[in-house]
Amino acid sequence: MFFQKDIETMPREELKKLQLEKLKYIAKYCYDNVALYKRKFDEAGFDPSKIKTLSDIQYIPYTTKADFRDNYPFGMFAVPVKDVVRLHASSGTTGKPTVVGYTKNDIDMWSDCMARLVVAAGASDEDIVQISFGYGLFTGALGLHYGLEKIGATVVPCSSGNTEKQVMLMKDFGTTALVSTPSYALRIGEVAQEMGVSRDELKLRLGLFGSEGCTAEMRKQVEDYLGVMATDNYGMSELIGPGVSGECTYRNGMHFNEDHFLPEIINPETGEVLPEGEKGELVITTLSKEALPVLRYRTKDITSLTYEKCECGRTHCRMAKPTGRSDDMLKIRGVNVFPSQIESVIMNIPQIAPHYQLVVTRAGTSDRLEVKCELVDAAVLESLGALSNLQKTIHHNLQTVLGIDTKVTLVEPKSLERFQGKAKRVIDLRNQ
Ligand code: DLL
Repeated sequence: MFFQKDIETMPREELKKLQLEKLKYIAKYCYDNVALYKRKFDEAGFDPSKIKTLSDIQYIPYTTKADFRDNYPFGMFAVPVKDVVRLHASSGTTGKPTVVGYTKNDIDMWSDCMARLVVAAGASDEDIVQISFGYGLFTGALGLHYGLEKIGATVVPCSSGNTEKQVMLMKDFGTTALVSTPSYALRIGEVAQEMGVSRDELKLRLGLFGSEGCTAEMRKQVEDYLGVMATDNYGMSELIGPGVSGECTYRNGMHFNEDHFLPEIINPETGEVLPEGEKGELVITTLSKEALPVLRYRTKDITSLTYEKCECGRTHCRMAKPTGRSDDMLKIRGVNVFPSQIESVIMNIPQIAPHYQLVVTRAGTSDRLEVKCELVDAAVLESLGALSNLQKTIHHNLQTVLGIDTKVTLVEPKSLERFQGKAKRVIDLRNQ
């Protein structure tokens, strides 16, 4: 049930001591080896040798995505490129990608982190695991791949796309676990149905999902389609990729690998560190990485942390599912709206399929949010009364939760775009 029991169940006092030692080391290591950190520390008047307690972390300046952009491609590395054995990159929406590098030790540490999380989620050497993240510069596929191989699972590196073949292999190989985004898992389930492959013909039992947000309601849909228990894991390229935190089988928050990643929650507007349990922006410091150590990285993900011991016995803190990224938040006529709130509302309506799109436009000075929902059954389209009632119900439920008026458009079954990686559900046309 554990991959590294001594560390995963370490008493918190001991864990904190370990974190403090590592924090002192990594802060000095960054100062000595990365010009950006030397400059930031000097400007802030921060001396890494003055760190005495874990809370002294608050004096370390934040690192942001802009720092990666400004130091493209290798300027954030703390080792010569010669010592880097792997590069990955995350595609930015604009301009150059964010480049990340790993030493041999980093890859080992990453594999351990991933192995811990997949074991916590219930995977074992008995599993045949299909990895349906895209292989390549994206960290997701190879991150999970190494962790799963480490625990002795049988890895099928399918990559994403060619969904019919994915279903065929899943059936023929008796795949027991699937690694993908929740939205691609849904697509695989849908294609299986279209191919006449029922979930009972598959041996799937476990979903190791991650890389994008997924509400409880959406997760239930994925589970029903595929007949799996869905677990969630979180990470980001700048910090390592997947392997930062993940759910155990109790699914009560995602356990951090806290000996390697030190989390804080801050007020995204003021930068103030918030007390335990409060919701805010997640900030993470890598405690062990060699090639690309990152201090106090502002993830922009909104979540909260709990430090209570989990029923599974793990002592490392857990993060709630992120409700969204601070930069995904839509401001509609002055009201803050997270796409996850909309997802929760529409997934509770049985006539609506788990596919939707949000289109934001501006008419004059007023913003308009259109929620396009896909029908499960085209028969509704034949009755104007049924269609109008359904639309009114969704409109009303959205108004109650969001407090704003929306335009609800019902569209034909299977007409909205499907995704092989992260779903892109928001189309914001306001600044065009
Ligand atoms: O998505 C790393 C990853 C791969 C995590 C596979 C888990 C599984 P990036 O492409 O850099 O890295 O995207 C990072 O994705 O800041 C979150 O906004 C979002 N994200 C990642 N995992 C989750 C999750 C990978 N479980 C960004 N729930 C992060 C919600 C997630 N959002």
